[in-house]
Amino acid sequence: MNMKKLHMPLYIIAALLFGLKTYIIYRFIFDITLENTMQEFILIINPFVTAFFIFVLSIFFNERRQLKYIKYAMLLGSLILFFNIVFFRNFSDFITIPLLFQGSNAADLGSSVLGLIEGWDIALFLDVAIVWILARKYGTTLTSSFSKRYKRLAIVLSLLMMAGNFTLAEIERPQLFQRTFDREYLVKNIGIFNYHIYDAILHSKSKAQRVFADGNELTEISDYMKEETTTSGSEEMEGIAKGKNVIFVSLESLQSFVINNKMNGEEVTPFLNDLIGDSYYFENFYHQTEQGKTSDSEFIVENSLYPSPRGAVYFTHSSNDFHSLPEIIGNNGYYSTVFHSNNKSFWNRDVMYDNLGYDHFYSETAFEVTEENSVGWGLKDKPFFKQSMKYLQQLNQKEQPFYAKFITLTNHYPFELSEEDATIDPYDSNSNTLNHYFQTVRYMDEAVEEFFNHLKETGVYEDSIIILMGDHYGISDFHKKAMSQYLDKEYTDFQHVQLQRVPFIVHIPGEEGKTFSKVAGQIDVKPTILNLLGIDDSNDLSFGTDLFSDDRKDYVALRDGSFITDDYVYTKDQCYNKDTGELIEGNIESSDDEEASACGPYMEQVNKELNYSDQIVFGDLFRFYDFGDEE
Ligand code: GP9
Ligand code: MN
Repeated sequence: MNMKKLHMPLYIIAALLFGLKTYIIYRFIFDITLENTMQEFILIINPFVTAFFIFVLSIFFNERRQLKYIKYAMLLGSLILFFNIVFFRNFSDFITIPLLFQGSNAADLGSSVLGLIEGWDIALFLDVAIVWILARKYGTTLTSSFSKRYKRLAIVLSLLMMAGNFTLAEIERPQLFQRTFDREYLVKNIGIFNYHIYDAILHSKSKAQRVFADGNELTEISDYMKEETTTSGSEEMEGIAKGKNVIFVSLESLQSFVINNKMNGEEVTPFLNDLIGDSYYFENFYHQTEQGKTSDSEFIVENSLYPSPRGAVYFTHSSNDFHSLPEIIGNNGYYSTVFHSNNKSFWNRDVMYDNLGYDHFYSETAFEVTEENSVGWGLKDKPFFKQSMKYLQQLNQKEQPFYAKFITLTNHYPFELSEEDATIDPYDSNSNTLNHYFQTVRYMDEAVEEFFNHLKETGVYEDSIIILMGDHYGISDFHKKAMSQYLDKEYTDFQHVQLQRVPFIVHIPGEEGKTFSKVAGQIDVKPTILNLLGIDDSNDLSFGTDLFSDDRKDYVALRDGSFITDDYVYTKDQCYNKDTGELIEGNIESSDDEEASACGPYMEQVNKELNYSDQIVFGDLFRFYDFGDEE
């Protein structure tokens, strides 16, 4: 019976054909962008590694079943690819499980699905046809009852190849899984099938936490929030920007240490320094982001909730009920938009923005992006602002009052800049990152200056308030040595916390400026904006307080549990004197030790607060709460 065995078993033929097809689809249909040879290499090996894994499983079945398994695995795999292609044609994005369950998206696709299928799509099933025909013609001569040793070797080989692929992916994109970057990155690095598995795991994890919540938790939490956060806000500032447009500029990786500071004897941010002179400036304002980086900073500002300790809320809980800033101001007549020249699915923004209630997102496709006007991550900040103006003017004519968030990009690691854009020399230290950081910061400073000029020329300026905020750190503690050289200070844990300060500037045309030293954080931005716009937020649930109010929380919690009060900095189980930076020796938790225990009570409160926030996000608790302003 086993006389005429073919040299190559069907599962290998299937794996080769399917791997090749997947590769062609990645390259030419998904048009995955490849930035370096490592990415190219990963993209070539991944389809074959995955296909081998899928089809090698067949050897565990008997000969007849092997044929069946291979045939149907081939068909199912091809259908998954095909559905993603159809989806991609409409949304230039990959299918996610929550998306499949999102009524509106599915309906959108449903109506146009026929229009998205092309005649030659049939070619996508060529390999399926070949395998089915071979199976029919040659039957079990293409299979074999493999020995135990063979099976063991084959599966170990397959797992090793998979591990190799994942290791390369992790090297290419550190923390790929924790940070749940862009879906394109995931597909690029681990392939579409592993991506779907990963997506399913994320999905079921967040579902489970949600399932166990029943809303009772919320009573205690909302009591806490109402008591701890001032709901009245500063009376002096209340409604000062009522009816005005709000232009919010998220400044990529901008830390406060460059503000009003020099490098090689030159001001790093001359424009921002001037601007601060006639703006409200918070010099002790901290970012509170974690792995979700920019998206975390957006999340905090929009919701006045803490980001997730792992991963990005923008990915993991993008279908939660929120009571977001765009939604609240939307109920008060504001039209809200985001301007950011990157792939719209980066950080899952397209999905999350929709859920948060933004009216429009001007993503990469709204801009003219060419090789000349791009660097590093994409469109340079200067052309970004310039090209945004036509849209902003349209908003100014048709949608007043509006809220427009601009997210800059050039000052992003690895801080690349074209030679002609560098107007200051690099710094000289052992860190190339820090050396170039100053140059891209200066470029961003100039871009913002140009933006202000555009705003003034077009008359948008007068009717608007402009808020600028650094999204998160740019220089990690990996560059300790260079940083301490620049700051001329020892880089301690205390310094590290102090370096988490980012600029926060509120510019109200016609108003004089003032610099505030009280501790503040991104969590406070939402109540601050609402108070400036004169929008009553007494029904809101937030962890922040209006920054202009005197009666406010006297500490800022960072996402890792560190915190800063007016007098102390707590981090890594140590309490420091904020003015001197000196470590306070003694037992923090013992009440006998007065000085040392200064951080103790805050420690408890910060943990409680972060924990409450996680309960809200993981349990999707706001779905049980009536904010009283639903439309
Ligand atoms: C990407 C940009 C940068 O769109 O917001 O993201 P980051 O790496 O800073 O989170
Ligand atoms: Mn960022």
